[in-house]
Amino acid sequence: LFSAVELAPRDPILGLNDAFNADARPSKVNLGVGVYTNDAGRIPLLRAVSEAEKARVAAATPRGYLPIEGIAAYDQAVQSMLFGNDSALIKAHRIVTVQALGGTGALKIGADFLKRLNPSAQVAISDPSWENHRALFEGAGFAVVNYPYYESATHGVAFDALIAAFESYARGTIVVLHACCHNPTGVDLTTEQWRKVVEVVAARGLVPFLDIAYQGFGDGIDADAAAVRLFADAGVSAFVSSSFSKSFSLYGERVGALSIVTQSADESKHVLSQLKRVIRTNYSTPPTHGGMIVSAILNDSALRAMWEEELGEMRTRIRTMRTSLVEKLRAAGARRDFGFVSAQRGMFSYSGLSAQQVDRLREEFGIYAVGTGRICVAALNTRNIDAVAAAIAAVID
Ligand code: PLP
Ligand code: TYF
Repeated sequence: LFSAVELAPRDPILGLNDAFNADARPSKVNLGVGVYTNDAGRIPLLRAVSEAEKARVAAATPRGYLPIEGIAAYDQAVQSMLFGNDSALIKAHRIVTVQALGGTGALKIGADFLKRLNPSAQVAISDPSWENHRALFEGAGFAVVNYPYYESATHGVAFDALIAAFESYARGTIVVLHACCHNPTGVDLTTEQWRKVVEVVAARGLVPFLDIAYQGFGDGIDADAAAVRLFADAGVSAFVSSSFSKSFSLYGERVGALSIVTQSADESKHVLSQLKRVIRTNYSTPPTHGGMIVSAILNDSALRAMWEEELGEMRTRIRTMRTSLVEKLRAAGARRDFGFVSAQRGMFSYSGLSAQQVDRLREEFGIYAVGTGRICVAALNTRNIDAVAAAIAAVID
């Protein structure tokens, strides 16, 4: 049965973790995978999460099956976070939200549903994008192309080329957009550019699929949802996959959601019934723990305030690490100006390092980064940043 099974390629990012774990050097630094670690180098357990968990254990709640679409209070909290408390679309029942197994699970449910709706559509993802975008949509049976996005010469967005690509797509083409904190580049569109994208998407009849995995890591919870809300204001039918993996530091609990903007309350009912069918035939119902914890925090004013403060601390720490890295590279005599790193948003930076330079960082200094030059700025801390800056300065000479 298995004699002809080929070895599948490793995930280029998750595969780095194995190599990192096997490295015996005590000074090693993992800037590969997108995980936030605190100044002590550990994945934090947020205080708000810990409080909510204590309350949950004390209440000794039974663990029955959840509804297929997940916890109602969770789904509502997701909608408010994405679309705003006063969203007219929420009031008009034009948003359908289902709990999902992380942002990845949300993308998968959305992709499977889209495949039933429009099997011959093409999917366009940014060049570059999170590698799993291509794999997920190809896995769901779609042909996937890239639209121009990152321009290395300017460390910015090739915006005219992006718009030209969108204008060339057939109606119904699914365009996957990073709503904030672009992975892997850290380079986002400006509000003006988003307005233009919304206009072109609406005019050309494209299907926007917004992926928001880092809400709160860029400029704040509401500011980071600006793109989602611009699409909502335009009344375009849209998909939004969201994740609490990073913002609640609950990576392994798999807490995310898929939200779909429809044209009417009636459409919403039909769409929800189809999403439930997709979920039922994948994993039946979502898990309880992560959803219960996030829902408890988002729906309690004291816990919510505590969480927002902790999220703010994570955001501020990342930004401090960005400016600190720029300064330390300058002080280390780096021949390039890395000022662009402070303007980037979220966990990542496309550092401009070549694959060979990334190899040297790993081999000579025990510093792990993705071969594309992506570094996870959220893994820098006051203990490792001097060594990282010195090593980068050394390999670019
Ligand atoms: N989308 C993007 C752009 C991501 O970077 C990630 C990162 O993990 C995800 C989706 C998936 O999130 P999750 O870990 O919640 O599945
Ligand atoms: O890009 C990252 O590092 C995170 C984590 O298949 C991740 O989004 C990476 C690869 C993958 C799943 C999650």
